[in-house]
Amino acid sequence: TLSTRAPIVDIHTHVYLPRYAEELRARSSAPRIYRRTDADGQLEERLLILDGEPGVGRPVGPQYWERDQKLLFMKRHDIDISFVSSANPWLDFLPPERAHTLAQELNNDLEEYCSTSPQANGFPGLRSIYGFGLLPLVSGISVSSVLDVIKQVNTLPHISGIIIGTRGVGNEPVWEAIQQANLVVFIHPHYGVDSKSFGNKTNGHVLPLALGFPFETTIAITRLILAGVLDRYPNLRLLLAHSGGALPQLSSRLASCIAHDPIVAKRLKHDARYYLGKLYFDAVAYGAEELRFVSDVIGRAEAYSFTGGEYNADVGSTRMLFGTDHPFFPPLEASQKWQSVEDNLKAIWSVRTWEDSARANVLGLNALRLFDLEC
Ligand code: 5CU
Repeated sequence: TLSTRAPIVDIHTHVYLPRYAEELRARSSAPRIYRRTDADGQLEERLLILDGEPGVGRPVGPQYWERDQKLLFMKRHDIDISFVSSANPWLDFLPPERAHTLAQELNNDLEEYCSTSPQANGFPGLRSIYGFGLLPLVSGISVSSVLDVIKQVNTLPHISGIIIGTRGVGNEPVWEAIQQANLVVFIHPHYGVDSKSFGNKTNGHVLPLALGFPFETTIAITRLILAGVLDRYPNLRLLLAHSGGALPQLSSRLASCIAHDPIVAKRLKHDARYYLGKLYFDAVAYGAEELRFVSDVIGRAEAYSFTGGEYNADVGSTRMLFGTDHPFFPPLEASQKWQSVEDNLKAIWSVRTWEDSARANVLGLNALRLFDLEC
């Protein structure tokens, strides 16, 4: 069925599937979910997730695992379709065998979560929930186990990509298989940077989330570029969390450092800036000027192709995609609409150089194209 309006599609939205939450409950060190009695004498569950997280963690509840909560959130924010991914730290803390088994089980769980979901806002012709699967990218795992799971993901009709962390990247047969399977790869941080860099003052989660997460993504994607992965696998579809972190801001510096380094100067097929035009960026940047900047940097990428090309202002907005980061960043005070979501929507609406068609692309149409969904 054709629709007359453009959909809103959320490509950055997470879940701890019930089976995963159970795994966290069985643990005695982070990442873990534990129970305690709160100040009012009520039993509550709390989540300790970030490396070296100070204090008692944060409250965790049905928002993190119940599909009805996801659908309610979608309804509240007029989101038509969500591409749901497991939240960090995925399977990173598990031994290889357990990671292999759990990856397959969670992928099946997510397929069911998607395929049996009722509509959220009734967007015609499409389901309301699709998913990113998991790979057991843990230290000591065999390549054949990872390839096994890529094959499994490929058989699941509502799983159109995979989410990966920033470790375990760079394995040739894995990239080859992912490219072959045409899976979108969502690259997402968890570890941040060494917490000693953030000093002694207690700033809650602000520094690891605002800076550590995006710096981690910046390093991961830069290492992929430097390793020539995008030259060898030009059809890989990589989607970067948090608008690519600092990569857009640093890409000319990166290009210059490469050009002046005798070890890497001749390694790549293109100037580093060219590769930004081959990537996808979520639009989780919270500000219109930042979105405009990322869009401009993507738009100039072709001008840095060694085979020739030009700046194209319209390209940037075809590679950026709306996201919410739900269930993270809930409002501190009870409210119907989430400030974090409203900020990202407002930012998309306020980019001065974007026409309505560019906004519609970023809000949803780019996602439908990226995931080969018709509308
Ligand atoms: O608030 C947080 O800790 C997080 C997190 O862990 N992962 C994420 O995707 N967003 C926020």
